[in-house]
Amino acid sequence: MHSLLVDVFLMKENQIKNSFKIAEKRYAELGVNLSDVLAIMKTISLSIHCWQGDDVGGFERPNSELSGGGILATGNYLGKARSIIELQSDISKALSLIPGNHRVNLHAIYGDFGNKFIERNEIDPKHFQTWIEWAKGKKIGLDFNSTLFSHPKADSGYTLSSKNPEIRKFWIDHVMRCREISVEIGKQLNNKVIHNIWIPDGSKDVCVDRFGYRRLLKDSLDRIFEQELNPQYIQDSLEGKLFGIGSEAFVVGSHDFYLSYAVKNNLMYTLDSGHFHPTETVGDKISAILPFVKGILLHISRGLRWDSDHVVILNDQVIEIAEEIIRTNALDKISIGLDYFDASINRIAAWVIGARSTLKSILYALLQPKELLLSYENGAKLFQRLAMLEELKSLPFGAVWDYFCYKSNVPIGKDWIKEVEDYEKTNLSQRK
Ligand code: RNT
Ligand code: ZN
Repeated sequence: MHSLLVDVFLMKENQIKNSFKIAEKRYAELGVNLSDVLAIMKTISLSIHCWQGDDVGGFERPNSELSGGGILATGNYLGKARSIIELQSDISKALSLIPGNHRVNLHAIYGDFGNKFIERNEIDPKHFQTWIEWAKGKKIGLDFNSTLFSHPKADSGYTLSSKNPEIRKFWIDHVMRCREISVEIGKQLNNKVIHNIWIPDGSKDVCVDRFGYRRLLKDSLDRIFEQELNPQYIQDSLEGKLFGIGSEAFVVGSHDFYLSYAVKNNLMYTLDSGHFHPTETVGDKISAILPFVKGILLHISRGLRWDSDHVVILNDQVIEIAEEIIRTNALDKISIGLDYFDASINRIAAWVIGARSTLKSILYALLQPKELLLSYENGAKLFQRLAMLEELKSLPFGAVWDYFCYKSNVPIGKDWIKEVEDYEKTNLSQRK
């Protein structure tokens, strides 16, 4: 390195360290120990969704696109990943800009199908060996999702709850394949895979046989879970939803349906932040659900006016979720996944923004003086509680975040933007 550059680097390093020392004192006044906080931050592993890299297209066929299911990616920014190699390269780039050690969340359509079309009910672990080797090499865990959309057999709007026995059987088989794939991944990585099920089933307009469809969905799930798999390697989770495009009037797999199913069958439940009425918050649901389910999988997302799956930012909803994870002391029962897809901006940046903001929210929550706030609340010192929560907002949180990035060997502050710009120039812009 040129000596001037070295000087600038050392100066910056000193600033980061000095700011951190000041922050340490400010937080110590409140009884918050920053070494403890950073030790916890190091253990936070997000489940990063592969599908931000190619707008939920997958690799079943050349130029696959998201279709059906009422979820939608808009935009046409250059550089969408067109192959596993490209997607892996893009995810690796993103991971190098996010502090900590994170997991990657796959969907069944992202297998290595070797230029052949493999039906969804015929996929098997060998189609995911490429991902397993990649994950081994990077020493990261993987999670998995059945894919029950973007397929002709989902076009009717019903999959696991279809009244057509042949279609329903097809999707039951698909999910059973996906569970076996999950177990194999878990085994080979020696790291439990969370397997998530979301289906688009529902109807655009009034439905007279809600009960009929829900009975079918229940029956399909019963058949799927009849097969007992080693819980050391797989944990299933079910994701409910309020509505989708084309399923405005009725969604078979609603919140109430899956929550009941998960409670009864001791499964995990997936809370997606875009899947509720806009004034409901996922943060509030954590303590209500956690005592009764095997665990919670979060799909952190940002809905703008609807379940629009915008890139996650550090907003009140995300902070509330983080506060509730920390306050319920449930980091071991809650898996923090991301779920959004924006094709209108650089896709690697979209991952990095969402992941860094989610991590910031957790850090922000960890920096709160739990005991002090509790003593205010229990002592009916309510103005003090509110005042303290407001004062926390202007403590040197950013200095702790910078120090965490510095210690994690990832770019500090805005420095990652340049790296994504360079990658776009040398790499993404070559993809025509
Ligand atoms: C759809 C659900 C689901 C999907 C992914 C791609 O509304 O949120 O989780 O986003 O499976
Ligand atoms: Zn989701």
